[in-house]
Amino acid sequence: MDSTIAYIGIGSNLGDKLFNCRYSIDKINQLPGCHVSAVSAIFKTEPVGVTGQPWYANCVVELSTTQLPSQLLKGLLSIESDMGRIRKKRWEARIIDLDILLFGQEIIESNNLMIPHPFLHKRQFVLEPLDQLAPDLMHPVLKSTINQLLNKLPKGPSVVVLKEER
Ligand code: A4P
Ligand code: MG
Repeated sequence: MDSTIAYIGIGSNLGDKLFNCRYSIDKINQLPGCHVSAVSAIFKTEPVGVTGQPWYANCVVELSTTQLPSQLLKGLLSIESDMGRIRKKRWEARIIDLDILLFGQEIIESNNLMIPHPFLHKRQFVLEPLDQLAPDLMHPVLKSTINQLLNKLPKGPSVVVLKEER
């Protein structure tokens, strides 16, 4: 079966954040038809869009997958709930957040799945780790590379490397 390269954005700002990121990466690698092929550094990032929350650990993984986007989303949501994430309101502090950033060059706009992730190009905490893995990758809607998007971003809240994973 054909496989697709996808990128997953990982965020945690509750509990042992580094452990949560690494544990979720193991679990993603164990999803059917999925193989994690690269992991960015883990970054320490200031919360964006919310105030009064703890800092986040953010990273990005590259995945080759034979699953459909909807199947991958289901797998990611089940990892989030197995790790104890309970959703009450949007953008609340969370043990783990797993977002599909890109899935090959596919463009999906359904009620429960938007790919590319709609905020991908606006967030340094996503673009900085993604740039480590795929600087020349083209955003299928904006037709700019990840590196170009990162360089265009106005200076925002702090994003610094916390832990190199390689
Ligand atoms: N959904 C739609 N598209 C996708 C996609 N591409 N990947 C749907 C994953 N899910 C997608 O998500 C709600 C629903 O979005 C899912 O059930 C799925 O059907 P959620 O994870 O429950 O909600 P959320 O995470 O609270 O909202 P959202 O919109 O995903 O927010 P974000 O984009 O995750 O932003 N600051 C820093 N420094 N670091 C962060 O990681 N994260 C957020 C939340 C805010 N500020 C942050 C960070
Ligand atoms: Mg999310």
